[in-house]
Amino acid sequence: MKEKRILTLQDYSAMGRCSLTVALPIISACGIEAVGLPTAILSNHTQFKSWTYVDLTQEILPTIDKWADYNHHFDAIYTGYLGDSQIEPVIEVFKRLKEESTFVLVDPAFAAYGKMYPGFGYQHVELMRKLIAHADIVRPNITEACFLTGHRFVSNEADEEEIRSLIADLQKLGPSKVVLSGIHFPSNSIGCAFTNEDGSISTYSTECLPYTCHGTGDVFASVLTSKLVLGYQMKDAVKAAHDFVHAAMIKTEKDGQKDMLTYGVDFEPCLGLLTK
Ligand code: PXL
Repeated sequence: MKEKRILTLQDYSAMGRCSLTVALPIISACGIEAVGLPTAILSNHTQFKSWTYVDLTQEILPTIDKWADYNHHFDAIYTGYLGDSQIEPVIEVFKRLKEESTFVLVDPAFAAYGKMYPGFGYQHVELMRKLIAHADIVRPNITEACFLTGHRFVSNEADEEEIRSLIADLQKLGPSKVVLSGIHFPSNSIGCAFTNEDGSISTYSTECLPYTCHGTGDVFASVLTSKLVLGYQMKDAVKAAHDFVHAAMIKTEKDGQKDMLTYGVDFEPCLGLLTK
């Protein structure tokens, strides 16, 4: 089978595993060509005390212009953390590079635990809604889903009715498929709710570990996109993504890494799980 190719647009944060430093190795480990277009370069992500930021908005369209003569095919275009100014050019990238057999997956990546990340405001939510209108699949956590749909965020716990209503309201924004992650289910389990190919909704969860790590959403979205490109059904891609994050979190704890909220998950020793 011809090797698949994913274009991913998100920032490059040198320190603190997230965005491109997570997406590129995961996509590669899945045996897929990873084309990473950095939208900004940071010294580290924004959960550190401070950071440097070089905005690369002006480079996005000239970069893809350089590819115009080559007819590159992308099996998926996958976006993560983006600044306000980057949304319009990224929509233009979708318009120019999305083909019939390309799917667009948008990970909103702007909020968690009821709060937006530093530097984001309601303008970002509006812009993110515009981006999502072009997506086939959207993968928010509960906080992002609430901001995007105008639902009130109470906690990461959501009952069946709220999950159905969030998914329906996200679909009204454009994408036919939704993967809502980071849901706390009763009896101490954590997982996701997602739409299957036939439009039905399923859930997948495992025991909730007693700690959280930064960047797990980026790890999840990278595995999910890769497995979907490899032809997995949604339920199998969701299970692979969730189980990989779970394994990496267990490894992080075993390694004795204390500052998981800053340095993210030790996913590298687990990459072998994806190569099979
Ligand atoms: O993991 C999401 C993320 C990605 N990129 C940057 C971030 C964050 C979350 O804080 O700051 C720069």
